[in-house]
Formats: sequence, C-alpha cells, structure tokens
Amino acid sequence: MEEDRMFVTAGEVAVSKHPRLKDKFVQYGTAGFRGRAEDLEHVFYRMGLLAVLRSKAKGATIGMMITASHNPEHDNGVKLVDPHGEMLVQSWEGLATTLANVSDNELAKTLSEIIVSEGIDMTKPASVFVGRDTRSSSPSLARAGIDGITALSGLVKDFGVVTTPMLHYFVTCQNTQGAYGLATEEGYYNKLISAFKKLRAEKTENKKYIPKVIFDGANGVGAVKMKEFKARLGDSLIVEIFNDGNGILNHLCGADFVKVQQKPPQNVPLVPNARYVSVDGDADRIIYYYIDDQQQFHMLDGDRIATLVAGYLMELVKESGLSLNLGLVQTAYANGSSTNYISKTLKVPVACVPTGVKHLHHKALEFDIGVYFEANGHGTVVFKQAALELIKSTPADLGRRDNERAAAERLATLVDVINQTVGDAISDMLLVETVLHARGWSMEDWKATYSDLPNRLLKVLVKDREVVQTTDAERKCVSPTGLQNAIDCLVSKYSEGRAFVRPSGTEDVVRVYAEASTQAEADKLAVEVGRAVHSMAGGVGDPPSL
Ligand code: 16G
Ligand code: MG
Repeated sequence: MEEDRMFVTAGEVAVSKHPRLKDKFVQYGTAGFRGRAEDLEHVFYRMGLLAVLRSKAKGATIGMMITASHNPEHDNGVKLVDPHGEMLVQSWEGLATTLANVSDNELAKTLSEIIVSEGIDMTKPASVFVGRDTRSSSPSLARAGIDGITALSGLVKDFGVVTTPMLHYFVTCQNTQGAYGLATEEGYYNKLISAFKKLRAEKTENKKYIPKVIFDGANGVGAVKMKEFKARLGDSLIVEIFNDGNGILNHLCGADFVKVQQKPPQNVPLVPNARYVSVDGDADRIIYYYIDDQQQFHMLDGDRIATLVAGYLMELVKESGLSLNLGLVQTAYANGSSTNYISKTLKVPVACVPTGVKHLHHKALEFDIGVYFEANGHGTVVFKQAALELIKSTPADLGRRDNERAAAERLATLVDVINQTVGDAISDMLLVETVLHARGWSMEDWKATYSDLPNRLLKVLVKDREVVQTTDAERKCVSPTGLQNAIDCLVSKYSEGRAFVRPSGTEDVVRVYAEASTQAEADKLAVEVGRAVHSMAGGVGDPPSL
C-alpha cells in the first residue's frame, strides 16, 4: 500500500539523516519533550512524522513549537499544538512517547500501528505550522522536524522565530478560517495593538498610572517580538527593553528567575516605583515587580495578574448587565491570600486543578468567561462562543442602558487584546496595562489589594519521583502511605500553615510548597516537609535545607 511505502521511506530517512543514536528513554511530559539539545534530533524528526498523522486525524492544521522555554540555552524541546491552540490531547502524549523511543528499524511498523489504532485516513492532506525560539540549536532541530513532516508529504509553513503563543495563535486562526484573526505576524500585532490603543484612548481620572514599563526579555524571543510591538505601540505605552538578546538566554534573568529567586534580573537598571516585567524564554509567562523607596523588592506574579484581571472583568460584566458566569482557575501553588481575596472579597468562584496548562485551560472553558493563571505567570482568559456573541452584540442593542452598552463595548474590545489560545506574556502585559490604566493604579495600589502569605518552594531529589502520588488537584498525597499524615502533623503546628508535595512533570524531583504567616515559619515548614519526603519517598543525597 501507498502508506507502507511512505513509512518505509520515513524509516530510511531516519537512519540516514536523523538516527536514534543513544538508547535513552524520553517522555512527552507536560511541556512536550525536553532535554539536552544534542540528544533530541531524532525526537524532532519523529515529532514531524507524528504531527502529520495528527493533522490527518483531525483534518486540521497542527503546530510544532521548538523551544525549551525557561530551561538553559543548552536544552531544547518540542511540543505539538492541537487545532484550537490547545496542548496536544493526552491520549496522543503516549503515542508521542512510543514513537520517540522505538528503534529506527521499528519506526515504519510503529507508524502503521498508530494509523490503525487511530483510524487515520492517509489519503487526507496534512498541514503543520512550525515555529522556534532563539536557541542556537533551534534551526537545525526545526530542520529535523520539517524533514519528518515532508517525509510523510505534509505541507509545512515555517514561521521561523516566534513566541510559543504566537504559534498557537496562528494555528487557531488557520483552523477558524480567519475568524479568530489572520494567521500572520502582522495580523497578530494588529489585532492586539489596535484593541489596546482603542482602550487607551479613553481618559482616566487618576494620574498615578504612568504609561511606561521596563521589560526584561530573558535574552530570548520575547525581546525580539517586543521590539516589534514597541515599534507599533508608539507613545501609547513606552517600553524599555533589557536582556534583549545580547546576553545568555534565561541566565540570571527572565520570568522564571525572578519568580523563583524573588529578586530582580541582572542587567536591568533599578528605579524606585517603576513598573517592571520579565517574560520567559518562549514568552508564554510573565511576572511583574517593582522596587519601593526603601529598595525593597515586590513581586506581582500570576496570582496577582489573575486577581487583577478577574476583578476588572467581573466589574465590566456587572456594569454591562449581562448574565455571564465568570470563574477563576488556579493550581495548588496559588497563594492562599489570593484565593481568599478573589472568592471572598470579589466573589468570583475559584476552581483548583493540577499543575499544567492543559488542566487549567480545560477547566476555564467551563465558564462563560474563564480566567486562568499559574502562580509562575502562565495564563490567559477564555470566552465561550455564546458569551462572545452576546458581548459583541450588546453595544448595538438599543434596548439596553447607555452604561450597559458602554461596558459591553469595553469588554468586547478587551477580548481582542487577549490571546485566548494559550498564555501569552506580551498579550497579558497589554491586558494588565489596560486594567492598571483604567483604574489609574500604581504598582503600590495593585499590591495593596491583599497581602501574600509568605511561602517557600523546595525540591527534593529522590530515586523515583513516581513514588509520590497525589489527588485532589495535587493537594493531598496518597502515596507513599503515611506521608500525608506526616505533612498534616507538621502543618498543624503553624499558624495559617499549608503545604503540599507533588512529583515534578519536568524534572526528576519532588516539589514541596509551604506557606505560613511569617517567612521564617514558611521556610521551616518547607524544610520539615522536605525532610519527610526525603525519608519516606526514597530521598537521594542530603536531606533538604535552605
Ligand atoms: C510545564 C507546564 C507549566 C507548569 C510547569 C510545572 C505547560 C505548557 N507548561 O512547564 O504549566 O507550571 O511545567 O513544572 O503545561 P513542574 O511539573 O516541573 O513543577
Ligand atoms: Mg515558557
């Protein structure tokens, strides 16, 4: 059969151009495949093959993004993007893992097995959009991926260097026949920036908002694309770009560095009360921060962005008189104070799901308007189609009051500032800037909405992280037996104490999170819980300390 011949050729290309050199197991995890770039060439080739099968299976364009996000420069990674910009469906993660690990000789057979098990019609066309970050290994790995796509006669559109959320956006635009926007860079900039400027044109009373941000691009694609935004934003928002690509990617800079180290990045001038943002290596995460008059550092992370945005959207929904339900989705990492503030003060319902964008995104789709954010700065807002139609038709509905129509109009414009397909650092920045502008807030005003509970993150090296298993959105540990009891006992000694442990999806470690009423207590609780993990879950090396 035709496909058998094609699969044999795909196997031959694997052997001749992208052979699997080491027998090292790789797994498609929460963010696709990640690891040392030099070990991954065959994986990229095979993901090109799989992208073609996925495209045929869905009858739609699929995305292939080459990035290792906030990992060091020497790493790389690949993830596939499903037709509506979602992460690859979970059932295919297993297929990806299988395909990546078989020997070159078994490749043709494995491809045949996949088309049988998934009922794929190989006569259907296939189209794959490819994007990559700025890593030095990305061009050649993208080439390997593209070789995989062409080996199975898939159509390729190579977008070159783009942020992860831009690629998600292009895939969605393509599969909605342009209804979501144009699948081009210019289309993307235009949609976001014209909505942003339109909202800016409205006056604000409070002059505490200053239209200027200092931007840390992590020496990655975020800096490259922010330059494009800056050129188009004009004086609607002044952006000063640092870590713009002259230094090492993600090294002592970027959103992950700032979030984990709780300090400003390198190579950025520190001006008291100025507004700072850092994005990560593929620009799908963002963290805000500032330095006060006493040189004290204050971080406004994903929880803060979520509460700011959800609070503002809630106000617009109420003002517009539309009956739309709005909810916020968080993970166990969300600061307890943010959950309290949003649910008790702002009265927005909150759901908690396991870590990983796919879980948050999926849950958010259950609301008419779903806001989701991980504390680490990844998040966005998603709108149900019916909700969107209602919002967009309200401004012209003369049966409604003027203030209702005006609020709906604002909401409708705000929708276009948002990249709904996945968390997008730059789009999120424009969204935050819009809300701060509308409220006339300084960073201090934003920060004053609630006080974070002090917290500490730790990681514990273990022989096998899978020994630790959790339930209840990772908030309870069910294995090893007795560990949850031990955690409960430790937590009960602390005022406002809370702690949980979970196996990392991206590193060979168990993560520990603890919060308490003071930093010293949060630190102590984290260490105690870390030691319990170390002794009960097969810790390696010394028990954790700070
Ligand atoms: C991945 C996830 C991110 C999550 C992180 C947790 C995606 C696209 N990314 O980067 O959402 O916060 O993993 O890492 O889903 P961990 O499992 O090592 O703690
Ligand atoms: Mg990222």
